[in-house]
Amino acid sequence: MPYRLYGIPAGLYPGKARSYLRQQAIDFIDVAPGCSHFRNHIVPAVGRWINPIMETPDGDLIQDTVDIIDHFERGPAQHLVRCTAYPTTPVHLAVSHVFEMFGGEGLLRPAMHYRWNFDDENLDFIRSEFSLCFPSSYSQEEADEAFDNASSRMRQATRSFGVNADTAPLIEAAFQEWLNLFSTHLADHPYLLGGHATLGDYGLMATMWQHLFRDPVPQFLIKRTAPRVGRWVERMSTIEPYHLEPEASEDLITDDNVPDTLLAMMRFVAEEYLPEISAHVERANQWLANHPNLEAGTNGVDDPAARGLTGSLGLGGDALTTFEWRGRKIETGVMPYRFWLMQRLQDDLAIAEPAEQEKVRNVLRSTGLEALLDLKTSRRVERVNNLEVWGPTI
Ligand SMILES: N[C@@H](CCC(=O)N[C@@H](CS)C(=O)NCC(=O)O)C(=O)O
Repeated sequence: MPYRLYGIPAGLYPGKARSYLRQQAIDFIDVAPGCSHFRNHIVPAVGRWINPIMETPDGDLIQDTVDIIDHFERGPAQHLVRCTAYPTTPVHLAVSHVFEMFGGEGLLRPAMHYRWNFDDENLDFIRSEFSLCFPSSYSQEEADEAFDNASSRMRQATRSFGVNADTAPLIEAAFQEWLNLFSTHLADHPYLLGGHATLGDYGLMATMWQHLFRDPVPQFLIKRTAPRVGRWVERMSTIEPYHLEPEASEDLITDDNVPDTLLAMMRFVAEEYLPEISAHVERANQWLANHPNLEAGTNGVDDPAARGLTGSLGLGGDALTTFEWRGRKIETGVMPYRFWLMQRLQDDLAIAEPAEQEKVRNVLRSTGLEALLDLKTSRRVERVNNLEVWGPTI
């Protein structure tokens, strides 16, 4: 039996996992979560409706794009990896972690804005894509009702990522700046770090593929203003990419160097995302201080399957926190998963030689991102039974 990836084609995180599986030419099939096996067996086993979930040939279930990738990269299926996603040099590894985090979490504002704020152009497409979440036995009325429920939750989530009428023009301007920077980089390098995709490229595929390159409005924008970025998405989403040179090297940039064009993209990350993650860490630390007796291995909220700091899926209430973004105050939902991604960056750095650690610091310092190496919650985030929970008190 091949691997099975359960996730909707239009889903953000399923896209990251699918891109990885395709780039590695893993034998897998894509399965719609509307199928009965997903609803009756997989959701109860994983404990929440979430996608993607990968089922291994042995029947094990893996939720979370990082764990799916690590099943191959750092787990039992290493023999199936064609081109590793983890750079072996410390600077490249750190840079790749930064873009994994930024791609999946820091570009949610443009991804959700361009998906949910252009109904005239996008909605029929999205409705058709979402129908794959529902049982095929649904009548038209049932499918319409299910779509209305799903889309109203996603619109609520969109607001919790800081998207509103006031921020929309700035989100669009920032996204255009991002496209220009990325496009400039791609003029000389087929992937972020050279000749093949690494974690950072996969992280970027979360937002850049489905929402931003398949939905009609942003797809038109990318094709019109940054076609190279569109070609990168296409390269990342096929098994055999289009080669500019048949013998082109798949090696990463030599000597752990980071080109200026990538440094410029990192400066963008510092402006776009660092204030947000910093405010979220501060907010989580206040919350942890107010919950001193929280048992290790739990997340301290009524619904253990919820993903927001205070249990509201990060969609409202006191899970929202305020910070300064591009000269104005915005509010976004705090999700501990992001701290877990940041810990991965910090953990991989901690095992590097001191001189290498200094090199990483210098690169991140020069782009305004050094704080990412030191921002910590007072208790670590751990993943147990597919949920984010708090680790022991340190
Ligand atoms: N950290 C998870 C995130 C997965 C996730 O948030 N999936 C979302 C969007 S694609 C989902 O399934 N949402 C369904 C819902 O909330 O109903 C991963 O990387 O796999």
